[in-house]
Amino acid sequence: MSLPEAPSFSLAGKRALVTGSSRGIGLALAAALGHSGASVVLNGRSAPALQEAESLLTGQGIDVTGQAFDVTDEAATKAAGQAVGPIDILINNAGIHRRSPLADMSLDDWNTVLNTNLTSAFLVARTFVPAMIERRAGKIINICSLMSDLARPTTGNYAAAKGGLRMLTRAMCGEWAQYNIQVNGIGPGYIATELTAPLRENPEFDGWIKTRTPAGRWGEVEDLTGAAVFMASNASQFLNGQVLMIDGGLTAVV
Ligand code: NAP
Ligand code: GCO
Repeated sequence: MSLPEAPSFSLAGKRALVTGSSRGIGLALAAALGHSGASVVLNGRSAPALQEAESLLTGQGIDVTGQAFDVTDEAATKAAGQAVGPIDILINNAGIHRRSPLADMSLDDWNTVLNTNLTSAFLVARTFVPAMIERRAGKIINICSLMSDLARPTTGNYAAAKGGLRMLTRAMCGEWAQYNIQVNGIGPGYIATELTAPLRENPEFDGWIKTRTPAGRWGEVEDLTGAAVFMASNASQFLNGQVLMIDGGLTAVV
């Protein structure tokens, strides 16, 4: 009987696109994939921000390029697919917040959040999955949220999008697992980035998060990188359609 050797988390020879990776969680995940051996394509709408991020990763010895495009723009995403070419790993990370009570929310705030946080994952995956299907191999990681399962006032558009992203992850699994494509999600808790800066600057909210989160702290982008490398590697070939909450225990307790 032969026993398995140690699993490999190496991404050597792989090519990864991380949407929304000019800063925050996306940039951290791109760096982690790069340090694990992947060549990385960064993305964001702002070319200057992308160039800055690219220089940062290049300085760390990572093989990196940047592809500026708006992930909500179908034509731009299609053009990016032509420019980037085939990839092995896609992380659908781009996302925004437009916080507002639902009763006062503008249709623009609703549509912009749903388009950026949900529809874009469909558009970008639809662009890059044909080459994964052809090669019978691929990894797609959707950056969900604890708000895929929980909401709070003023986040109705965001929670609806992230709840939809949990189901889109399952739907992608249902259609693409047969081609040896693994589609999973990561559900970060409250992480210290630009997206949550207004909340961290609010002493009452900051104190509530530190009490509500069993770990007693905000998450850091580094807290998410291990799961991303695992899901992007050959160590996760039989994991599919799952969302892993990385939230310091917040969704585990009342
Ligand atoms: P962030 O610091 O604001 O970064 C967002 C990134 O997305 C930026 O690179 C931004 O660049 C890019 N982006 C925004 N709209 C885009 C578009 N239409 N096309 C292409 N790129 C776009 O946010 P973050 O906290 O890192 O969040 C990243 C992801 O994690 C989001 O999906 C968010 O919902 C999710 N998440 C965050 C937390 C948290 O607590 N921070 C928790 C759970 C889930 P440009 O503005 O230059 O385009
Ligand atoms: C908020 C926060 C959350 C976090 C994150 C939690 O307004 O409550 O911004 O939405 O960003 O998604 O996982």
